[in-house]
Amino acid sequence: MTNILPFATHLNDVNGIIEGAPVLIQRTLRQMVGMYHDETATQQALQETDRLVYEVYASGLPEEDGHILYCTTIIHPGTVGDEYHMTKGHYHEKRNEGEVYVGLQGEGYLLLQTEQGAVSHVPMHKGTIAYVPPHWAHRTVNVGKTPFIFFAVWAGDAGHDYATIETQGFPVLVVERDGSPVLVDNPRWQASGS
Ligand code: S6P
Ligand code: ZN
Repeated sequence: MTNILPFATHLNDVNGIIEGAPVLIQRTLRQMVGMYHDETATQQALQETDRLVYEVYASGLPEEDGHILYCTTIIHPGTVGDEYHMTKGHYHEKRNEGEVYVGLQGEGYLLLQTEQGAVSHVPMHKGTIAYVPPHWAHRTVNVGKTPFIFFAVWAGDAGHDYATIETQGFPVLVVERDGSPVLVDNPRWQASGS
């Protein structure tokens, strides 16, 4: 295991950025083509310009057993068609690794599913401590008008399996109806093996 000396970083509680965090992931709509259910709306939005959907300020710690990883995620407000901005979502490669999310700002939903077909969602706002149990895929969604920001902590060797979600999606979508978030069945969703 890589030897790391004790250190501290600082969370900027205005913008959610971990100052001094060496890793920044920025995901734009172009990088998420095919993940929003309304392909026409996705292509129309991209014809005008690409947009930043979310960014991650990660610890940069080694992805190894024994280390604890952490980051903040900032999902910018907006919709693609009627579907709210969201993360790609993933299972942990090591399915038996869970995670903890702490809401810092804004309004969000945490969507979860298992490979056995269970589905769940947790509304999140400042102060929410949400638990992602082992074996549950997780995606976060900004259902508000301001950035939705949360802090996450998980095991260094958990790994990320994005491919399963890219292929299957989630069984439910979070869409805007009369200005409010509503969960609807995903018409394109198929459970693995079906
Ligand atoms: C990592 C944790 C989060 C997400 C981040 C972006 O296990 O769940 O830090 O990585 O919210 O989401 P995604 O699905 O693009 O990794
Ligand atoms: Zn995760």
